[in-house]
Amino acid sequence: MILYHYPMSPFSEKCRLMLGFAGQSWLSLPCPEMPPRPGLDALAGGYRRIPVAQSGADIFCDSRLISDEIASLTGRTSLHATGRDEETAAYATYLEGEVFWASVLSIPPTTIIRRLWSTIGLRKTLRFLSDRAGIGKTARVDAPSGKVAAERFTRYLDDLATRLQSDFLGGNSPTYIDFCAYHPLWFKLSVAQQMADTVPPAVEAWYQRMGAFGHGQRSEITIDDAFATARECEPRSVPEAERVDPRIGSPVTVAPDDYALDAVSGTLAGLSATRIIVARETEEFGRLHVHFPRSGFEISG
Ligand SMILES: N[C@@H](CCC(=O)N[C@@H](CS)C(=O)NCC(=O)O)C(=O)O
Repeated sequence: MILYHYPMSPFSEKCRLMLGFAGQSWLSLPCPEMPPRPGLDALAGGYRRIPVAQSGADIFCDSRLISDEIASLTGRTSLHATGRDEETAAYATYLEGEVFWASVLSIPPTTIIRRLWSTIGLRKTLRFLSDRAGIGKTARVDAPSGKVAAERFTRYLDDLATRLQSDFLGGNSPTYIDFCAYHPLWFKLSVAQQMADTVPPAVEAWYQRMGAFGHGQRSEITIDDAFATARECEPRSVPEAERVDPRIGSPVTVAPDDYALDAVSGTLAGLSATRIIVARETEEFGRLHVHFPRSGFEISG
């Protein structure tokens, strides 16, 4: 598996840590913190969020589908994002929506700017801020004030402490939901570069246990090699059960329904309760299949 990611990305950290926990070796393709990302665009067709994973001519958008890939690759079924019971799915949505934004927006802007500046330099920091302001303009998310975000973040920590009755949320071994709960705190603490005193001891101990999984066996790959893999492979065959929708074979565009709304165009190659597959015919690579989760994405066309 090739992971397109960048160090500061919380949803990438979710995947990197999962790969570490699963003991899966992986190929790393670092991306810039903001577009242009011409290599990735050529494969994913304009999906602009990070992380993305590639396996041959199949491209997986969104950390939920990447988690499913890791679960299937490693046989660690507890890492599957899709097919969860309603309560767990709702908790995951809360963690990766409300809590993710509470993490980002509760950090004082000056702290974020200082951290960015020291990591990517002034010029890129200015471009980054303008890029994210652009995302903000079209976003359809509830963006609380810093004060409300901080209150929400404290509620998440306190709730997490009560949920942690064992080493991990589901018992003695981590499951998908631990990784969803981890990355908003990871982002907050990596930007602040210290353990906040508001983190309850049970959460701090769990956070240390999670972080100890590390990132597994990672090696770097160049975009040329990633392109070669895409060229040499055919997309995986789509199960028959996912080829029954009357729109199969029709032109469609697929886009996130919350923020960073850039759409991907192609023909609908597969549709299930949890997944959308768009086929893209490209001169450079032949046919590619771009996979999206069903939830949180809109199909039009
Ligand atoms: N639901 C998506 C969310 C991904 C997301 O929001 N990623 C952030 C970075 S962590 C992003 O793409 N920001 C804009 C960018 O990097 O261009 C997922 O699970 O992958």
